[in-house]
Amino acid sequence: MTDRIADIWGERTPHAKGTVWPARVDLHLDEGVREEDVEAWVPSACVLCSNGCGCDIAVKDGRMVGVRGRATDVVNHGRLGPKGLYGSTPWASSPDRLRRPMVREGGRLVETDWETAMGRVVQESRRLLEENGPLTHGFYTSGQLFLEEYYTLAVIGKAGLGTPHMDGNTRLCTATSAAAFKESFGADGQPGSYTDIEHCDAIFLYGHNMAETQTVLWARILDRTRAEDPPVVVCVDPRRTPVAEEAERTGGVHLAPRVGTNLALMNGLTRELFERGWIDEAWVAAHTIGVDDLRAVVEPYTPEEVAATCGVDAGDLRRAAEIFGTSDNVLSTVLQGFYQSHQATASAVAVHNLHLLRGLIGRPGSGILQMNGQPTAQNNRECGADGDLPGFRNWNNPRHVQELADLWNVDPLTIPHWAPPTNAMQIFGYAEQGSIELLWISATNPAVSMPESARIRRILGSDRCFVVVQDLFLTETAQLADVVLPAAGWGEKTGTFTNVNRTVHLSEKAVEPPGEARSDLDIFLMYARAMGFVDRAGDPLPSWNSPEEAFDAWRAASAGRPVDYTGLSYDKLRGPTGIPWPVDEEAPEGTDRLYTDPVFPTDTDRCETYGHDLVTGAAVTEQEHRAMAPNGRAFLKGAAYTPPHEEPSDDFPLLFTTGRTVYQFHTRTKTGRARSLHEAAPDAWVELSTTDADALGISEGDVVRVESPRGTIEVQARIGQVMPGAVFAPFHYGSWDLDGLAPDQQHRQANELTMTVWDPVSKQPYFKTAACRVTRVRAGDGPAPAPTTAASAPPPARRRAVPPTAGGGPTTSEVLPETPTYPNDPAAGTSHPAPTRTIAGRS
Ligand SMILES: Nc1nc2c(c(=O)[nH]1)N[C@H]1C(S)=C(S)[C@@H](COP(=O)(O)OP(=O)(O)OC[C@H]3O[C@@H](n4cnc5c(=O)[nH]c(N)nc54)[C@H](O)[C@@H]3O)O[C@H]1N2
Ligand SMILES: Nc1nc2c(c(=O)[nH]1)N[C@H]1C(S)=C(S)[C@@H](COP(=O)(O)OP(=O)(O)OC[C@H]3O[C@@H](n4cnc5c(=O)[nH]c(N)nc54)[C@H](O)[C@@H]3O)O[C@H]1N2
Ligand code: SF4
Ligand SMILES: [Mo]
Repeated sequence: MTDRIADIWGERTPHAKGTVWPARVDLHLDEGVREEDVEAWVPSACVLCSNGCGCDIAVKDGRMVGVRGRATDVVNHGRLGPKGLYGSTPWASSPDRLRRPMVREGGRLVETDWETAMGRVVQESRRLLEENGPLTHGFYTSGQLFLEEYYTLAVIGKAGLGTPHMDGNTRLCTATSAAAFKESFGADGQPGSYTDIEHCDAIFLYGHNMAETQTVLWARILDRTRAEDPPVVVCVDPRRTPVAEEAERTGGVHLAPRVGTNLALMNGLTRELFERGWIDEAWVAAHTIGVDDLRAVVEPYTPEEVAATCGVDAGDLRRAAEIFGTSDNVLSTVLQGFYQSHQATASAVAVHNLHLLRGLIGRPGSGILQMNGQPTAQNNRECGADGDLPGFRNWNNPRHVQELADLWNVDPLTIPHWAPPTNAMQIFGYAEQGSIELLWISATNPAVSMPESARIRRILGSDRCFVVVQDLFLTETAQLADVVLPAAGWGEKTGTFTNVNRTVHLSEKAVEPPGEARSDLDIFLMYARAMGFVDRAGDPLPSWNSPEEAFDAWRAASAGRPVDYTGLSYDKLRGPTGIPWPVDEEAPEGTDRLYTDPVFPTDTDRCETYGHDLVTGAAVTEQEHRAMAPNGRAFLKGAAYTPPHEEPSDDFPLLFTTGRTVYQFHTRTKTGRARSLHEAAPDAWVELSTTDADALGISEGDVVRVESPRGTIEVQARIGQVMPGAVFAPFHYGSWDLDGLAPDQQHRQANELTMTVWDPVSKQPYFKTAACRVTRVRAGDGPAPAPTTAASAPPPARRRAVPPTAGGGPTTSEVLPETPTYPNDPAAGTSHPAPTRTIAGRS
């Protein structure tokens, strides 16, 4: 029995380079439930982050009572992390689940039946369509629905209504990942694979606290860094995260750039590669385009210049460049420290540039993981409920639009493609200005998760916009809605989803949803039928009624595109493991990594975008793109660094940045209802450096006021491991569990302080750059409620003063004596009956 709150990553299974990651099966059951009591194990995958760990759901008496990692799954080889173990099922039987639809009556939300609730939505929708047309309709969806649901929503929006105003919270999450792929490689699609971990010599993590946010993937890395012949880790993060500690431990580098200066740092690394001749000239000449321009753009970024801009040591920068420049195989991962920061797309693209300059792509150990965050964000991008066209099609290419029109049997003019799709930030802007009058929000909680909370509350609460919210709970957002629709969640419905490295899982329905809650697929279809959407033949649109039919329709839509699902089926996905796309005739068992040829989907007729200027976001035209004749070569694109929008001032002298803790997921609608997870991080805090805390007279646990030009929070201070000059706040804490406190009385929501400003290319908002000031309010009643187990820990010298975080319910963990065979694993055939030697002092 282990406590996986105290022991986040579980037991090490170190193994030699180039061998298969051993299997370890992690299991957690509700208190009082024994393994032999479980009536059914229902196959699924975890939906508490993008890692997509294969698991089976334990069912007893019609309830979900636990989870077990699946040993045969390529993603996790049996493991689960703290969120997956403790947070997957308790929310489902929470007494405050939404069980019936609600409508606003006399200012209050009251329960009603489906006919009344959907009747109101349809009535409002029809009226607006008649009066002002489809541009009155906006849809803001998620990274947490299933593929079938996104595709259905996309068809309803694009072919049924014809509105371009559709996006997901993926805009806040992985828009930059998709945008960066499109700019460099022509289309979305994760080049790398988790199996790169077994083969690489160095791992670079850019703005990615993987140790807390994809704990199982981090365990996979630890099983290499703690074994013989370990890879060297380089961490780029202003906080001393567990990733940063591992960088130090492996003889790598922790670069802590000043918040908002990522691009200057990347330009410095790129310049060093040129300067030191760490370039594969022949590869670059054969497979890329743009090297001379890139060289010119990065020329001014000498190590000394970069050191001055970023506050890093010039020697550390050189050392990091040397590790990149001289390692045989490098794996890079990128996440929110880059995506939600200033000049996001340019910084993410700069990571591609480094790989392309050395030809480090498309072979085991040389991968790029532009990470996703949410479990199904990938599917939203694929299916086009984020505004893009389904199948990574180019809205600006009439042939791509025609393909969809043929598929759906509608007039191509119905499908919005006269301008770029409207991004989420703009959708809220239109709702604010009054041109979007019906806003349908599914599986996301913008009242807590969007920047500048006071503004979002104002928009959602205004009478000018009719707001529909579809959720599991009466969230802070749902409380502001005109109609609330109760949804079935994970385990209560069937569907597929795809993780960061393209691996598709089928998640089967395990139990009935509570009360009258319905699957999101059924809800969307109910609306489509009530609206009477039909195709040119007069047949119902969408043409399907079940998840499997929706999946088959999607397979047809994906045919021939980079994201080819044609070789998949529900039956095939009922096997021992998830399967990575593309899956087609050429690759019937799926594809571990892309661009092994290396031919990139940059051809003008095939690509998903003609590209943009990375500084301004200005679009490249079709003619310009064609003139460059990329023909399968990747783009090297550079951009000069510019300072962030809000720099520290006399009034607001510190930099404010936000992010996550290992035990909570987003706005905590699931993890906040799981006892072990809730208690491990029960309330909000901010992290200050020792230097800043001392200067401000602040001690551990003091209540402090943090103010930005947009708002104020009052929370306890953790004297932590953030770099001097920066303040870090977790964004998880809204007001739903504060017993009736209105949002404007609660003072702990990080997004009260963030600002409405976004990257010009990906349109992803900047949650990680703003200015703030901090003042001490009073002494607290003990240490801050921040965990001590990871990045939020006090610095080592002060750690003893704070009790260690623990208290996970019992879990079991069994290392299998024999490792199963994993299809597509380049290390297949290697065996390691006994784990290899653990490096002394490193376990
Ligand atoms: N436990 C947990 N896991 C999760 C989630 C969760 O809510 N909880 N959410 C999932 C989702 S949707 C996502 S998107 C991912 C996010 O996963 P991550 O991106 O790993 O998480 P964050 O904490 O948002 O940000 C990562 C790091 O960025 C650093 N950072 C802040 N400002 C800067 C900067 O200017 N430059 C650089 N280089 N770094 C900076 C922060 O110090 C932080 O450690 O996690 C996924 N996994
Ligand atoms: N300051 C700051 N803000 C941030 C971030 C940050 O780092 N800093 N990160 C951003 C990122 S990366 C993300 S991904 C967002 C996340 O922000 P949100 O999307 O708002 O976060 P969640 O709490 O996961 O909201 C998902 C909602 O969907 C509901 N739900 C779950 N499953 C289902 C389902 O099957 N059907 C339906 N209908 N509902 C369901 C849940 O109850 C929950 O209310 O936050 C963003 N906001
Ligand atoms: S790493 Fe992510 S997908 Fe895997 S168990 Fe943890 S939360 Fe779930
Ligand atoms: Mo995210």
